[in-house]
Amino acid sequence: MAEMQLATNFSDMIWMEQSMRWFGPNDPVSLADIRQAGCSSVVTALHHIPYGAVWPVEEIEARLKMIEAAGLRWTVIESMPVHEHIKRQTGDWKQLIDNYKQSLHNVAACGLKVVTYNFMPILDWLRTDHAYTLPDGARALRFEKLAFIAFDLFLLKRPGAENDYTDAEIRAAEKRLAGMSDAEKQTLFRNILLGLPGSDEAFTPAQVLEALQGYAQISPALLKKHLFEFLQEVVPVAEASGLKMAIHPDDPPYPVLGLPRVVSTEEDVEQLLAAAPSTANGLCFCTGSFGARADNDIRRMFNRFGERVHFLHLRNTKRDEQGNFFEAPHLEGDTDLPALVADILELMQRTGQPIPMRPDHGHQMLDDLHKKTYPGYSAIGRLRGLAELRGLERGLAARMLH
Ligand code: CS2
Ligand code: MN
Repeated sequence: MAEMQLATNFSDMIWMEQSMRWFGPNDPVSLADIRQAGCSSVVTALHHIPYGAVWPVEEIEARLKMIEAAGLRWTVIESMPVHEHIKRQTGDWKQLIDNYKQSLHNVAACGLKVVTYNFMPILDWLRTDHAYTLPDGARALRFEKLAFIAFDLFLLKRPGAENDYTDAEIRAAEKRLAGMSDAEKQTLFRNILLGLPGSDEAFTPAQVLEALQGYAQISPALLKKHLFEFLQEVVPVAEASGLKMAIHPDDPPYPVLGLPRVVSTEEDVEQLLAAAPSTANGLCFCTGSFGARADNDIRRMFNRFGERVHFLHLRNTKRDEQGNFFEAPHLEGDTDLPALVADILELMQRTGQPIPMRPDHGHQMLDDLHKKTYPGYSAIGRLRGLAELRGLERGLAARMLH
């Protein structure tokens, strides 16, 4: 704590580095918009490079130039995707790991610092509702358990799905389905299978069933083993080139569609950090993902693993008894973000290291209600979240200083 007393005014404080995600030149939210939101940097990726291919230096440099020309910096990659073959250890997975290492070399050579990735099989985040209307008229992302079960059993018709639910759940899901119009069924289908943030492509049912089949023999323990082997390969490369790896947790943080999950709990994190014990092996601490589970104590997790947190996704969720959750305003919901930001601020004063942060998703609100943007990534709702978090951090710092 001695170092903490060194800061006697705002300019000596170490702050979270404020950032927003940018999906590249096709993103309806521009670099100028992000700068006006008060960000000093963007978080982005080369979304046009196919999964598994090496990220060429020229492409990274061109993207860097574009960002710097807008007065912003780029140090955090989100995401450098891990190919399904690596997760399953099938096909040319060894070559794909070599490609990943080459991409790490290349991004490090261009001066990038943090690489976000995830180890979720097939789908990235998953919600049933992309336009859940809040009492104030803004729209949020939501996961509704019964709608999800109805999708799994009766729309996707996943073989064996009935074994994952209780009789009461199955009956309730039948009722839920009976109350849906055809249009609602279609929307539900599209929402769940959207697949990847920043992409407009959804999977077809046949593709999904086939992809799920690829995980039929992969238990959570085996997927963990594959993750740890991947880490043991790439972390030394990251470490040698001055990069930090930041794994994003599972979202939602429990099994879905019978798929194995490996980064959902405190215990998962403990094991994964121990599997490659280097600071280069760290976390993208997503409070919205971890926070969707009532048994995750977010502050405890941060206070335990904080020195391995290389990137922060700050957002909130509100759960209910039925297993549903929606994305609440950033400072409301089940996670005590004010208390967590105080912990973050303290840790940063202690280590002297700013941690990059982004507000993760935001509500669709105001003018954005009439625009088409990536679900969760409209500008104004994220600006609201960011501004609240920034004010919170400043207010907490003032309390620390005086
Ligand atoms: C993001 C994730 O939109 C989101 O919810 O937090 O998609 C995240 O970018 C990836 O899982 C990281 O690989
Ligand atoms: Mn996140």
